Amino acid sequence: MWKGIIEEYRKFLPVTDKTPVVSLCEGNTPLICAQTLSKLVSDEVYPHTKKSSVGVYLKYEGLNPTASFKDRGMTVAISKAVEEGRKAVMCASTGNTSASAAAYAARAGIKCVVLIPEGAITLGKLSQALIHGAKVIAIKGNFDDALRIVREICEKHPITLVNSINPYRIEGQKTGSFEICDSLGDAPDFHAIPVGNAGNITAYWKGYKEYKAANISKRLPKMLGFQAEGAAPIVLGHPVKEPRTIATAIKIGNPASWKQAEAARDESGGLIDMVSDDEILAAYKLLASMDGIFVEPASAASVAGILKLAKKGFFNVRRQKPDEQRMRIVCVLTGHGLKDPDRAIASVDKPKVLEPNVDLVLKEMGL
Ligand code: AN7
Repeated sequence: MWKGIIEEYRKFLPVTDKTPVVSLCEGNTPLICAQTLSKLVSDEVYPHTKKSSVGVYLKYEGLNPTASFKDRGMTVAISKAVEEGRKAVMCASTGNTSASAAAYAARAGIKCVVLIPEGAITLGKLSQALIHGAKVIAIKGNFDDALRIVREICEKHPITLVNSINPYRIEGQKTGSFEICDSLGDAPDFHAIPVGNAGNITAYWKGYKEYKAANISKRLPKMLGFQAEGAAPIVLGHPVKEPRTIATAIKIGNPASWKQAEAARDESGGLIDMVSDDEILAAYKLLASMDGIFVEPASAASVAGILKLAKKGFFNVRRQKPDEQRMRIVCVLTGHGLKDPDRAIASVDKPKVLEPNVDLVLKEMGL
């Protein structure tokens, strides 16, 4: 039975026999081969062949206990906080960190305080933080303002900060790379990921490097990070004062792990690019309607990103020789679609309301 990422990858993590493991059996998420996406990307790379020569794999992190990737880091951060005798944790959040922190703190029996930007986190995420019993405080400001306040409070009080500037968060999140390598037998050619506060791209790159150093994988992927166009400080090269995007999870103007994200990009020979809200929404709908996978908009940024790159011919120059195995691209789908049901409903036609009559229903079915 899967016991959560700490037990499964204990030797790669900063835990000892004395660490009380606070786990909800996170991790072990599926790596799904996306048929439609593989075909779309293959058609750009090899327009004249029938078979998909590129495999696009989706790491569906929305299937973690609180429905986002944050649980991988939170199990380690909360376990270490309890080991250190802490009675309270705190975070700023665009939503998923607060949901995860609230759940793991509840399980550990410690207090959790979350600071959120007023009106800017989705219904699903807010409901999670509240039902798990966190103290939720909204501030009239954005995520960056909230994080500044949390940092100041945690520096002066015995409260553990559980945003991804907490190194234990990164340690836990790197296990996503281990699982991908375990599933594929090696690292992929490319690893695409949305970038907000830039903790996750930092974590995945660390994980890939550690697995290679341990000789479990033989190669390293090129890291492809994607920000939303209205919240793309790393792409622009300067902080964005008033970030804007429908992908509220990555609406961040001054990422805490900026330098580490650039290092992941440069060391791997990858890139960090941006995608528009329209491109994000198109990828969001495509994933749901063609590949059967429902994610929140921020998660679709990685898919929007590879589609954009494929159309520009980015993957063509890396075309392999015919005898090599097919090119593999992994996209991390960071959060579940049910986190943001309002966006789903706003993105499609509303159901029609009819009188309860068979003929009317048959006509509307349009088969
Ligand atoms: C679904 O919850 O920052 O680049 O406060 O929820 O590691 O920040 C969330 C970020 C991508 C970006 N996808 O990851 C928070 C928060 C989803 C997210 C990201 C987030 P990082």
